[in-house]
Amino acid sequence: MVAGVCSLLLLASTPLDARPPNIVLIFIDDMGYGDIGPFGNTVNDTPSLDRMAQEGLVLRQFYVSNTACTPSRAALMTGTYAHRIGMDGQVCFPGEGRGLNPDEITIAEVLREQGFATGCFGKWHLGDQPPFMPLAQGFDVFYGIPYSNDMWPRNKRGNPVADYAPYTPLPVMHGDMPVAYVSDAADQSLLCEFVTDQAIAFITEHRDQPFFAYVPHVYVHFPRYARPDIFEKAGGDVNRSNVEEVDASVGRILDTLRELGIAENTLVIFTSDNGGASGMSMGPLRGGKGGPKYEGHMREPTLTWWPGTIPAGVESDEIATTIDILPSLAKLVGAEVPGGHMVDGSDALDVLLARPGAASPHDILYYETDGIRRGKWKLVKVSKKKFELYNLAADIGERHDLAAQYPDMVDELVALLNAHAESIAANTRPVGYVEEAKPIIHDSGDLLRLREYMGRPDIRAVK
Ligand SMILES: [Ca+2]
Repeated sequence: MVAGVCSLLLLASTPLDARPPNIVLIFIDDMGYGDIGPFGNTVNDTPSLDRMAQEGLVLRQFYVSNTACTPSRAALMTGTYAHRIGMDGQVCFPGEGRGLNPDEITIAEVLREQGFATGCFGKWHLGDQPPFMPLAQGFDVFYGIPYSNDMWPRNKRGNPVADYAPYTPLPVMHGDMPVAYVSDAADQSLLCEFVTDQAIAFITEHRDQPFFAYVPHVYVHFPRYARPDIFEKAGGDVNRSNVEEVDASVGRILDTLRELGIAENTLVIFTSDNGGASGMSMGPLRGGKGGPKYEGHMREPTLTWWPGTIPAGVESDEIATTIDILPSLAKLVGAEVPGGHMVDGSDALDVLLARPGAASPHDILYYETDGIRRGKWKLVKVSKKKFELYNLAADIGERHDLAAQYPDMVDELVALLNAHAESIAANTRPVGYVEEAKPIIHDSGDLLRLREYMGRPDIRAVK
């Protein structure tokens, strides 16, 4: 039945070769390299991502540009190193004056210029003042939370904390307007579904025009909660519950594309924003969220999917990174890479689409300014004077420090890394900043709780 519906819709819509593909970019928060089936996880049940991998491409060596939410998102959105544009260091906090400079050109701006409808669904976290929010950065639509789900006036157990500055109640936004708030565990347990519902509504509404759906999921960032049925299905493990909810979300999005008959005209990219936080898995890799630049901090579980264009069931070891996505998508849709702006990423479209003979544009990969990889050799800057050297071809888990055995290689890579850091320091651009910044809301006022806003007031969650 589904196949019949698909072909009917295909005939009814615009000729597919007359327009660029739709783009769906799913960016999970704090999921690790080893959390899903295609990357070796045997505990979490991830049938949708397993299927996505079977129908598409598994990128085994895809990296983020930073190890925390805000800088990683800044780099993804702009194709530029976060430390070049003042978005490194601390993440953005509620009511802070700092944010992604509106002068930067985002993926959404590049695609909107080409006639794409643009929507952001999930967690933004590039500044919560109006000039930094999605509507000012190229998105037509935004549903989600402005910053992390742990930036709320509750402690780690989810209990209310008085005067927990700077954390005012966590607003749920529609564009620049707060429309609800995340009041407690039950509301938290709906955030994955809320984001998915809104992304699907947008995709459905814009099925007949090119669209860009950016889906930076709130999950699997702490605090993690689940509704009892999901929790039970996941063996009473809230970490597993959250991963499996993300999987279900991907399944719903891909099913929507299939049912609308636009799967063959849609590129879907799935990855995560940094290494896995506590309770997540990095598989064989060392590291996790934050900290030194081991592989597990920055190598992400990444899949691409575009039925009929990306071959089914292929894998790649070619290196690509989140800063390559902007120039790659620009090439895909025939847009110029932003003029007058220095974009650090490279065109890796052939790698992302698994084209025959695709080769990484990166002979050298930098891990912020604290690590460098050239071929199999990886140097980790542990402190100002301490460096470790690993042979990734033989030691993917970075267990055997070879710095003492190969001092010349260490010197060579340190020199390259220093030159890289200096070249960025010599060419930075100002961060966005507003005087007299203030929180989006000071109190919950008349706002509905998220579960009331979603029409599901009786929802309960397991803490
Ligand atoms: Ca994160």
